[in-house]
Amino acid sequence: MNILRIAVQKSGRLSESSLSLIKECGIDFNNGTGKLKSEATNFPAELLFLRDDDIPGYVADGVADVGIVGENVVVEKEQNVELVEKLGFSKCRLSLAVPRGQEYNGLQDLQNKDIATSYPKILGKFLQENGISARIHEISGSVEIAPSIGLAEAICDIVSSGSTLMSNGLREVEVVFRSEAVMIASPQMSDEKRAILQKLLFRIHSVQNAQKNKYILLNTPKEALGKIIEILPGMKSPTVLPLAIDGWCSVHSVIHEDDFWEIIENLKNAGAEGILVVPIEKMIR
Ligand code: PRT
Ligand code: ZN
Repeated sequence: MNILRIAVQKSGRLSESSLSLIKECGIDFNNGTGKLKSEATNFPAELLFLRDDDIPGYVADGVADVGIVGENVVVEKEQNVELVEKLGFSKCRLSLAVPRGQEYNGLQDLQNKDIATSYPKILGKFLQENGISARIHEISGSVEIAPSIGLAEAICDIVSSGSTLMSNGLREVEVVFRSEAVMIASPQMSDEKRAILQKLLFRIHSVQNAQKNKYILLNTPKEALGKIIEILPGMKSPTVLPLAIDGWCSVHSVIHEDDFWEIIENLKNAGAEGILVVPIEKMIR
């Protein structure tokens, strides 16, 4: 059947962003709560709602064609899947942490120690690469309490703001792996399904480009125009329109979020007035 089966997390930290990305791609679903499957009304796709840990396996087996899941889970599960695209949300890191009062001068301090984690494979590889042998204790949740109950001298867990470590009296000492949500695909997908995936990726890129860029409009005296155009990169070159007042014009362009504040400051210094910055919904390159 020529329909792309997309596995997303049923409920958790990835769910909302995964669904809103798909929605921003213009794909609509009949959202029944508690459903396991949902077919798109305007695109050849179907959503499967799963636990994140199961997504790499289902994609490897071809039960789902693609999936949206944390890269940490993909690497840990060691399933045969293709990494198609980094999606830029749910960023976090897998880090080693020790009790705040415990001395730590480097990885060698973990030699022959006990470390608790839900990521034994990623951690095992990291320790091996760094010549450390330690006893890894695999636990599935509440890893951060392991040192206080005497199970381990260190932990290796997902960190985002760091407040969970802090409130458990732990200190982050090494970053083992950096992660974000990714799209994975089944190696056994048919050409027809790959073509649907390409359409989906085209839309995802348009959404991502739009999110990274802003549309900018400003007014400038004509004599400052040359300087203003130099500051504004634009997709090709900025659009310049005459204003009703003599000697003034309006300039429209697109700027990247990374250089946003610097550009605004330079524009103001060059004489720009009435600067408007508006979000872009889709951006096709
Ligand atoms: O039920 P299901 O199995 O589907 O979900 P889950 O409970 O296993 O996963 P979930 O929803 O917690 O996380 C899904 C994915 O989100 C993870 O695999 C990561 O890729 C990503 N992610 C991003 C995070 C975090 N940030 C995060 N902060 N996953 C977990 N955490 C936890 C972490 O384990 C720790 O307990 O949050 C705590 C630390 O957060 P801070 O902000 O206090 O540092
Ligand atoms: Zn999980």
